[in-house]
Amino acid sequence: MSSTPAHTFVPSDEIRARFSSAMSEMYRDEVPQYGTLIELVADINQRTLQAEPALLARMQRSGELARLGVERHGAIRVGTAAELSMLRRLFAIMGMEPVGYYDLSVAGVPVHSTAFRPVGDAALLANPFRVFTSLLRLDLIADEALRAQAAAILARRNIFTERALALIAQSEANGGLTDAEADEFVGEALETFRWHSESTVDGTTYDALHKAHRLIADVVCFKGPHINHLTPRTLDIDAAQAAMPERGMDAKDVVEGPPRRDCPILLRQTSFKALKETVRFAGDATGAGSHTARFGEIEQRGVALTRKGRALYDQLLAQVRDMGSAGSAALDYGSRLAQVFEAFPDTHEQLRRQDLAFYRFTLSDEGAALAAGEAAAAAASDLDALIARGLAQAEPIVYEDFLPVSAAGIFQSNLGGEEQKQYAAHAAQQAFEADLGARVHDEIALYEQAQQRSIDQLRSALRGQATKVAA
Ligand code: OOG
Ligand code: NI
Repeated sequence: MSSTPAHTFVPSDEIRARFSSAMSEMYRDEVPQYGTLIELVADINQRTLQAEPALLARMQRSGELARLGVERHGAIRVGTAAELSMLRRLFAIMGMEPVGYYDLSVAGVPVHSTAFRPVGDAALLANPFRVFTSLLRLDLIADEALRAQAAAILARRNIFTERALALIAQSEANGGLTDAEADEFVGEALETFRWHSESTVDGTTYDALHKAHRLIADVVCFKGPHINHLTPRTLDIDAAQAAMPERGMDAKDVVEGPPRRDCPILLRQTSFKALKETVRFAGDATGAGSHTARFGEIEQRGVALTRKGRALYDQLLAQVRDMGSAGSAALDYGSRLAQVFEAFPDTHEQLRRQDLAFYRFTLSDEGAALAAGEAAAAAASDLDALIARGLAQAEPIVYEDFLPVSAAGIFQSNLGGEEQKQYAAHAAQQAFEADLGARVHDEIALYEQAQQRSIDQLRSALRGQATKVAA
């Protein structure tokens, strides 16, 4: 693997790929059902691509096919601002930046979150590994004494190895890591996300925190932010959902997100329920308790929506949830969802023309073959006309982010259905960014820019064609 000369730095895309694969291997060891999930998804993806040659061709054209097998996201939860901001520096070494702000307090989960992920077109194609990262909001714990105790426990721990901290500082100072350093960094970073079956607190403290909210116990009582799930990308989530029980997995009741459609939008997700794992509490040499936090998840990704498209999605989803009191756990949820979403256009032509979704525009073979004079005229004409004449094509831009309502549903199903706390909902993006030590990217602005870049490239290619042939 080490063809990189010692004096050059390993590209951040490459470090991210190594890290993502190391995490996957570690999680497969820790949670064997995750390995089963990976096999299931690989089977389904292969079958789907065989059955849908158009999808196969599109994914080949866009370069997405190459990333499909390595594509996944993970999730972690941290307890303090210092942990969050150091994570930002750790992920930056792998080309992962904070994108989006998710307030989950509205859904009764006392955290707010961002996703660390690559943002450039090439980086996303190379390896889109994302980590959904939540910060516990101790301010939402009502009991003052318990809040102080939790803060004190968190203040005592250090979730990074000394060597990881040194390599982060070194990379920042030198502008990168050599091949050997990159491998060492990946190994050290992995330690932060490893599962520890010894709790840092005694059983009584664990129980008190667990009673305040299971999630608080999960964040506060352990040595570090263990990876709580990893999620491969499937091309047919309904098939995956149906096949999970056959392979011994306890699937959650419904798939989160939009319904099945001809043109998938945003993100659909399902998971298998968290496993009960043995935990030894501090000062308790004999007895053992248990902790339930780690699970597996599958996702299917569709086209990214514009602000207008997202507003329509949010409005329709709210409508579905208003129709039934039991939310996504209700038996008729699937049919309500499908019925309400009939109002969301379902051809790429409509989605594009109504400015509901983002596309990457490329020159077709016909466009690339235009003679000079025609290319000059084409460069100046509008996109719809170019597409209508077959000179350009519009490829859907994949949604690379998360959905707060879906994330809340995933959290809930893995915390146990009865866990429904009420919090005075208030988003606190500025406080989150202060703790993070940086602003988060506006995810929709990133898609807008990606679409615009493709339009600029298309026009400049046509202009180049016009001058080159003419000269
Ligand atoms: C994160 C849950 C959210 C997703 O895919 O929406 C999530 C967590 O449980 O820590 O991973
Ligand atoms: Ni997830």
